[in-house]
Amino acid sequence: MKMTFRWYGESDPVTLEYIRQIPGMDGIVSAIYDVPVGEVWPLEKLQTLKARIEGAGLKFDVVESVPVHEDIKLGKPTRDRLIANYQQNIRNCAAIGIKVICYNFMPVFDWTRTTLDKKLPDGSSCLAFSTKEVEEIDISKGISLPGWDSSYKADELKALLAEYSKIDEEKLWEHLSYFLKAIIPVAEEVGLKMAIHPDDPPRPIFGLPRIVKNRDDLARLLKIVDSPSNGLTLCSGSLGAGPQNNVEALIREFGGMGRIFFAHLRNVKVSPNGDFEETAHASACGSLDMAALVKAYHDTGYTWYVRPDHGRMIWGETGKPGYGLYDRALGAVYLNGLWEAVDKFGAAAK
Ligand code: DNO
Repeated sequence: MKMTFRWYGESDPVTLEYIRQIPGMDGIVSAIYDVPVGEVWPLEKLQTLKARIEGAGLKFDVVESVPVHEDIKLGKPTRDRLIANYQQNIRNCAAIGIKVICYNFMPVFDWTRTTLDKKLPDGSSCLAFSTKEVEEIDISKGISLPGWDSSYKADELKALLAEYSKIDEEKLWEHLSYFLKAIIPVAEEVGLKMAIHPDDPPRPIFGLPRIVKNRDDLARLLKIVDSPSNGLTLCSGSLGAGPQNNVEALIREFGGMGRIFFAHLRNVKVSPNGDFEETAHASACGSLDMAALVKAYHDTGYTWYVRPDHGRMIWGETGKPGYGLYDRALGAVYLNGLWEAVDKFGAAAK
């Protein structure tokens, strides 16, 4: 397992120099943020980013994300040009040595939360999701959350939602298949892994279809193009927010097949009504047994990338919700500690 940390580029209040000081930190996960979704990322921009990251003593092997344009998800005639651009992005990433590209196929919204600073009893704050609050949101008035790769104005959102009203889950699967059949052969050719991120939360939201939310969806997706380049970002917090999902079993099944290339490891405290909050990484803080998850990765011989995921805001830090330095750094150190313990003593305990 290789430990990485997400960095949003020069505008990120968390600097590369600080990230470098986290014990056991190996690499950076980042993206090009100033090219519109659907366009080609110029090679020079990627080269500059790589040089900056390597100059700080870190590796740049994973891109999160190359966003998928809505026209591709909607299956519009413009998709062929956009897919050709996506193929070029895969080639450009491979040209600078990127090994894994993380992406998602969630219509309109990426991860969705109702609160970005829920106060916890210890004085820290975290991201949280309330089913009731989501039901009460009138999205025709517009909604935007920091952290997404894209956000929309009210009228754009209205138009998009109208288009999606004609798309059910099976249609969305058709569009995902079309996309995968076009991009996976390119990834294979350049020796790069595509790793889809599951839907977060793993259920339909605002009436929009969501198709990457459980074991059967993941299995179906991998079969569409049965290639070693068609893989998963296994996000414990996203999948773990769904009571239908046994995250450890998912790691064992899909990791065992060698199809997980990126692990997002974070804990989540889930309530029976579907509400959840993003706790500190440690098992004691949430609903997931993080030691069991790390052991599952270890047992499957996992050699790919991992990152701590959203952290709380602690010690007075302000910044991008979910993406501060301190709590994610604690998460990374904790995960490395679990890995070391399993690595040294895990086999005897089997
Ligand atoms: C949340 C992230 C997601 C992820 C995308 C991948 O913080 O894990 O936003 O980057 O879904 O495309």
